Amino acid sequence: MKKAFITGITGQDGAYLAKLLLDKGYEVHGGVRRISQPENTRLDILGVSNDVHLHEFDLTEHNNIFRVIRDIEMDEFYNLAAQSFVGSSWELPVYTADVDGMAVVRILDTLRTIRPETRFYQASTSEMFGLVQEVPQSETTRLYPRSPYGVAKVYGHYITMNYRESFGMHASSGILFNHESPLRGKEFVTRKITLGLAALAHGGDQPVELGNMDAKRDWGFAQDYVEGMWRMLQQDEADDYVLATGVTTTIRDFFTYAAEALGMDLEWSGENENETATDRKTGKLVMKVNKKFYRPAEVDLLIGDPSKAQEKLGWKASVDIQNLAQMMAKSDFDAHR
Ligand code: NAP
Ligand code: G4F
Repeated sequence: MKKAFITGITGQDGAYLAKLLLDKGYEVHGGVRRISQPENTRLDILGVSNDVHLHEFDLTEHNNIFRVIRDIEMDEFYNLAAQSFVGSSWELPVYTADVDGMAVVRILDTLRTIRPETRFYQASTSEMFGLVQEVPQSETTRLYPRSPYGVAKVYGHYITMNYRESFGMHASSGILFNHESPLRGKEFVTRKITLGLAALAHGGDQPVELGNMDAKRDWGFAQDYVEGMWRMLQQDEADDYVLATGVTTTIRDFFTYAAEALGMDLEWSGENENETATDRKTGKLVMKVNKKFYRPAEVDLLIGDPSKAQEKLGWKASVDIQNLAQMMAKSDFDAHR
């Protein structure tokens, strides 16, 4: 039986990956922060919280990382933990650099010292492309991060490549474009939209307040993406791969798809900070822009080229944006009930 360790097992991807690995017969271990996570909500929702082995873990503690690696003797190490909210990274730039950047070398250097045969996965991100230098973005596109989060992730990405090239470690980076699900954190725009619309559909009267409606993202379903992570670690050679759908959508269009899934018929009016959406059927205001949610620097267009992952890993996204919006909106509508 193979053993895997997942940092960030309580997060969206961590929970889906734990389920996938359990289904594949792995012994699954994961790191949890006692201070912030009294319950394992996502693991409970997926019905796996009793099947995983949880260990007190924080990416900022080098000796804690050392003991986990020494004691668990894992075959595969998935580093999914992060300060993952881009918006907060301007408020917490130093902390974000430590957790999303420096922690990666803490793990890699410990693995190199005591378990170099362990296969390592780093959660890199399309946010590293930032002010995009070509369209679509692939593994060879020049990086131009636009947030302290993106900058920290660039360090994690390059140090992973460097340990692979310097020490021959099986260390891979997945450059993942946005992936969402009913387990997505409530602060991210897709879930914020589907939670807000579900409350409105149940009779609520608070419009969803959003920032930049023109930003475009390449959104896929998280469950597909954790399968891609696992496939990367099953290759003979470690490498870097883009996982994406190849389709990009504005925040406005995602909002429209989610609203339609809940039976709304939107009328859009105004522009920029005066933009609003009203449901023609009820006359209710369902969206208004609030400048508070604008970012100091924006990533306007992300669209990934997943052809390498398709060719070498046999990986392909299986859920399109309309079905993703519908899945999330209906899940939040049912949960609200
Ligand atoms: P998420 O839901 O926000 O989960 C983040 C996880 O990291 C949580 O389990 C959190 O623990 C843990 N964590 C945060 N700080 C930590 C620390 N100091 N020590 C130990 N654990 C810590 O994120 P996600 O969406 O699953 O994303 C997984 C990874 O992929 C992240 O690295 C993210 O940056 C990256 N990524 C995500 C996407 C995406 O679209 N989802 C795209 C590209 C890359 P608590 O539960 O205690 O808070
Ligand atoms: O949902 P978001 O917060 O996701 P973002 O910034 O793309 O980051 C996510 O994807 C990255 C991969 O590219 C991951 F690395 C990262 O960990 C995270 O999972 O924002 C998406 C877009 C932005 O352009 C933002 O300005 O939505 C825009 N937006 C508009 N109004 C909003 C809002 N975002 C949020 N969170 N809240 C709003 O009210």
